[in-house]
Amino acid sequence: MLGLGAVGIAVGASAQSAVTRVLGPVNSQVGGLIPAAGGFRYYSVVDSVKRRTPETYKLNVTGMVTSPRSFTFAELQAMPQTQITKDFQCVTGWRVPGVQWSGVALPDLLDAVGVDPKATAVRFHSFDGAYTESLTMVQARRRDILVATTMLGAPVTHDHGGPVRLFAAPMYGYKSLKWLGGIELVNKVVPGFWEVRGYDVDAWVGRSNGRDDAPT
Ligand SMILES: Nc1nc2c(c(=O)[nH]1)N[C@H]1C(S)=C(S)[C@@H](COP(=O)(O)O)O[C@H]1N2
Ligand SMILES: [Mo]
Repeated sequence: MLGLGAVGIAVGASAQSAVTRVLGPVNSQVGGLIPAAGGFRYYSVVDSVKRRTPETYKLNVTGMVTSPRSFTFAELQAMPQTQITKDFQCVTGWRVPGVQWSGVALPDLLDAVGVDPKATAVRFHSFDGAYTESLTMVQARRRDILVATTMLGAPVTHDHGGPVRLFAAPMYGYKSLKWLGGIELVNKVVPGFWEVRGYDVDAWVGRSNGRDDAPT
């Protein structure tokens, strides 16, 4: 239970009970506290997530855009691909060095739909039905935020949030939403699943939460 203790230190006692309640049953089912191959833990806030394959997958881009549309997996793969290798850091303390990722840089996707100049934030929806995250438009315009189709040098597995997940390279792992199903352009940052439960909306590694070096 060391992991939950670390969360308690990071976000305070009141959030710890929420973390314990939400993660408790999941940990026993998917091994949330047990290091998987390569040092990752598999995290989910729901008991199970219905599988989507590259064939059935759709990414819906909606809200304050010129042309709302959905992207198939093949359409994402046909767009220019960006590769990033970076340490992956969970705010609870575990860190996986030098993880390889690839996919569509978020600004390329935003350009493909045309963003309403009044949109100031981007909200991400997981097809797990529970998890959401947000970035400011300035953050979403960074080229190190990926709509990722590969992770660890291979297609993103179901347990790691495939076929498509977010990878927010300069931020703690909780920004890297798994099972990405929707991107919504909005006019304010909506705190995400863990953020309404005590995590910092500002997730920069090394700048928020008062600890950790920036990832290399
Ligand atoms: N949909 C969804 N995305 C999520 C989470 C989650 O529980 N559900 N956990 C987050 C947290 S806290 C971390 S550290 C990473 C963990 O990624 P992994 O499960 O692939 O190791 O996913 C993030 N994205
Ligand atoms: Mo995390």
